[in-house]
Amino acid sequence: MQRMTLMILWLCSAGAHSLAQEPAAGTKPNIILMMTDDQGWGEIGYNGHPYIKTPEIDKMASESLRLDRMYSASAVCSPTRASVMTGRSPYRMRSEKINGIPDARECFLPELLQEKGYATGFFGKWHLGGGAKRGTDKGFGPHERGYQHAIYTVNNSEHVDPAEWFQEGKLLPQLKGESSLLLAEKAIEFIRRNHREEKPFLATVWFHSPHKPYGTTQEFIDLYADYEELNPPHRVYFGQLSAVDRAVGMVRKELRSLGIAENTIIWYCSDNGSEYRTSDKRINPNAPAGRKFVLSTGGILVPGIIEWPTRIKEPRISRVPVVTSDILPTILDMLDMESNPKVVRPLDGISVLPLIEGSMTKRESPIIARLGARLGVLTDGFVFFTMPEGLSKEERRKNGGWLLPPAGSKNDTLYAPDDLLEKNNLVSQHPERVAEFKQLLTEFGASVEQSRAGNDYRD
Ligand SMILES: [Ca+2]
Repeated sequence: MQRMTLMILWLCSAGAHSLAQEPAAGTKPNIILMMTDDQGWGEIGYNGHPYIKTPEIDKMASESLRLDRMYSASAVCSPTRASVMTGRSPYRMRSEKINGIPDARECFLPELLQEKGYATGFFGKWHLGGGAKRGTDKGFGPHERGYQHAIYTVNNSEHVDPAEWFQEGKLLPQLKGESSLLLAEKAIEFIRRNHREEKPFLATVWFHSPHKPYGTTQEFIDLYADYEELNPPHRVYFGQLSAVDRAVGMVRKELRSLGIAENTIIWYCSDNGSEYRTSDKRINPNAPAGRKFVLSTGGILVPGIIEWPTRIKEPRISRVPVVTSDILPTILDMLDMESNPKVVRPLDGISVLPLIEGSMTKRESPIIARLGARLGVLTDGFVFFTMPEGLSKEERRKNGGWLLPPAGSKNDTLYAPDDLLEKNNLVSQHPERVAEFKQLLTEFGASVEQSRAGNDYRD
């Protein structure tokens, strides 16, 4: 009898203990943000590439929410990365350039998640500061902007046996292996540790591939050995994407073996479109018009997938436009953190949680984009790009204002979202939409200039 009482007491206390644990594993979703570097919309198996083998990602896409109109906030690296971390237009935080660093007063996603008890880990290419070479820009490395654990490079990496990787600001000894697989291994160690400690986690895995310097291990090059029409650089480039695919598969398999896949979100995308458009059709034969560096469909339309088995029960394909700036507002919505005072506003992204849950069929607020002198508005019905007239090549690249061409300008282009090759300019059919989008851009520009003056920061 006494033993029974003790047993009941023990059970009660164990129950009380588990209730008191905050956060309890399984209640808050784990979050894994995966991003490739320069992977174009067409450079993936499920979008019909004739060579690239991505069976793991194709499987994930077929079991998840596939975002067929996922856009990067910019057509180059750093600004898109900044949009993921803050939910804001890169222009607001003076982070629009290719090596731009967001203002130190911006609040990054992992800082917010730490408040909710999340363990935060970063793995891969950071490209938001942290030193040109050696991780010396104090205050701007991932470990200084909210990631408790960070294995990273400041910019690009060698893909085989990389030598310039850092951990929390300290240079690591040269690693052995393929860059994407190394990142998966490091992320898996982090996932296991936090699973053991019953902590929800944010693991941000920003792959270095398929960006230069091109290279991968022989096993991935050999996947393309049978295609005689391909040359060695093709095989390496495609091999890099197959290595990313293997890495994604490793992480997904680990989540399943730990029994935590159901309540783990994986959001996969690329940071901008492919570098290849006209230079080599074999690399990117089904590419949209444009390419990296140019605000255009091909510059910003990227692969997009959200996997979250507990909330996305049936696979779906969505054509609602989504942008990398939506990632932070969506996570805030998931965790009931929308009113958190640390969030720097205005946010430019929106929560797409209703899209994940199946109740959102249209995007109410347009996506507004800019790179150099080119400006864009993306809605459910239209893709609009424009830029001022009469600029020299240098001015087009550097232009600093929110200038627009006059009505009727040949620089105005309006396409249906399905017109990936930007063949059919609809400007003359919808002059009222063009005027409306230009008005939106003017208003947005005025708001951004307020932000650039520092008005969004309290101190
Ligand atoms: Ca990039």
